[in-house]
Amino acid sequence: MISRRGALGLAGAAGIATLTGCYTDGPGTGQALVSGARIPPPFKVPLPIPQVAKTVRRDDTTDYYEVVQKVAKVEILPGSKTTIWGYDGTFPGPTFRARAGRRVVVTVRNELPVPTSTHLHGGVTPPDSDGFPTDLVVPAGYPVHTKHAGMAMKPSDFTLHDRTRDYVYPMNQRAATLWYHDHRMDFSAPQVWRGLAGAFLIGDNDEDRLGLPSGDKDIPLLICDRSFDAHGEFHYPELDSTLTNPGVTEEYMSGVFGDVILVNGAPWPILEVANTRYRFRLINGSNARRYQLTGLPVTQIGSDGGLLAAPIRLESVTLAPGERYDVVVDFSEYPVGTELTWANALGTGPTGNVLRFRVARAEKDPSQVPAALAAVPVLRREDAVATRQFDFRLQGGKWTINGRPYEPAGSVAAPKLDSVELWRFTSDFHHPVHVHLAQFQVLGRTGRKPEASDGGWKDTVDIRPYGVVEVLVRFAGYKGRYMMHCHNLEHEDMAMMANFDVV
Ligand SMILES: [Cu+2]
Repeated sequence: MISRRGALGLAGAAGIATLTGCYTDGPGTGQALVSGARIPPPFKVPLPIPQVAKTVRRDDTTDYYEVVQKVAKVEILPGSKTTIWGYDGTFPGPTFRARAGRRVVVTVRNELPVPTSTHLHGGVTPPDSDGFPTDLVVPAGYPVHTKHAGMAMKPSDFTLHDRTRDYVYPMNQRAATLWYHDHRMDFSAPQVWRGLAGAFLIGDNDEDRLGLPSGDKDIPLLICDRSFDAHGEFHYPELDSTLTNPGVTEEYMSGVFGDVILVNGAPWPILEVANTRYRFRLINGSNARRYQLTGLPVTQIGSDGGLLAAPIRLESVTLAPGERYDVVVDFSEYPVGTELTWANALGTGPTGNVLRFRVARAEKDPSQVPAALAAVPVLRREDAVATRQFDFRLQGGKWTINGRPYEPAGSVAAPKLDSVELWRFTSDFHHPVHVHLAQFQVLGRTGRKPEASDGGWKDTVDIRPYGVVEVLVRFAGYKGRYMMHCHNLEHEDMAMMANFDVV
């Protein structure tokens, strides 16, 4: 239950509607967690580029990978070591580069002290590989049945894999910027915070023909906030550091905001660039924090679900947790020697900065951004065969959907495979709503047209305080049980999830 003190914390969260009803934008719903460590100065550390995952085997149809989830010590704050939980011991994890039409099989081995579930966010994935929160890879000897104490769970609600399992991704989907992260029941927030996240990019022939920036000029940028204790370790307000019993201290039930902004695991890094176009895959991997990147205009070419029909110029990019924006920046607009900074208009003090670029050299640029990018069918209201409303709300001290906390055996909808439905999301605070499997198009926001940056196929959409967002969801791919949830990971862990069944 959220007590009066917790509720006051919510009222103090930036970006919520005030008592007079006016709405100011802000970092979202959450509470700032102040680091005990000395925070480094910005723009000193070079931007790390995560390793690209290497196949262990390939055959006619399939690329095979092996990933080990393990504890590692890495340098995040200059001069000190931070313990992380990482895919292959890195944070972010390796970047996967898959091809549409080529199946991917990832064998995950869990050497962490806790169970895990890995969700490919944006993947059109069969249910048994979707990273359901109760579908766990359990470390050797872990007594999972007795240790789960979160939402009302029975042992029969869980599927358990002993130490290792294969995730099978058919990749029958178009080129897109996906990411993968932990999805363990009750503990996604602390486990992602410890480092379990990485980029997963799908390419295809249609995209290759466009001549977009590629190779070392196509860079994933996983943006997240963290706090550090006085020893330089990650600081998170969990009640139980062994992650046996779930929950955070009361004032952080609305979400945790770190005060150090990391891009690809480095604090406020700097990237030296040529005076050419670059493609950046922006991924908000934060637990609760929203960003509005300003100071460097972009050309948006893609959204969560792949390329837009046509590029659009955006003066700033707003990213809610879980959202991706595929953008091109043309540094030829700036003389060599220029420094450009992505500030965060929704942050204050140190969280008001994100990333700096220095235009360091002149190069020929073979890339282009064509005026037409991809064929994107536009869904219309009359395509919807059903309308459903889902209200995301704090009720009775719990984060609920339509008044109910998550019920592992329950289901709130049964859309038909290959149908389109109109889903109306309503909310009290900021809730970034993520639908598994199905992609959607934003139809409108609180009686108005979608915003410029709402275009294309999406799987995550930011619902603002007292906002209404209507989306047209296309249920394509597979039958079976999937889920939707709030991607504020503290809300998700505290039961703001619901199952649906594609039939
Ligand atoms: Cu939420």
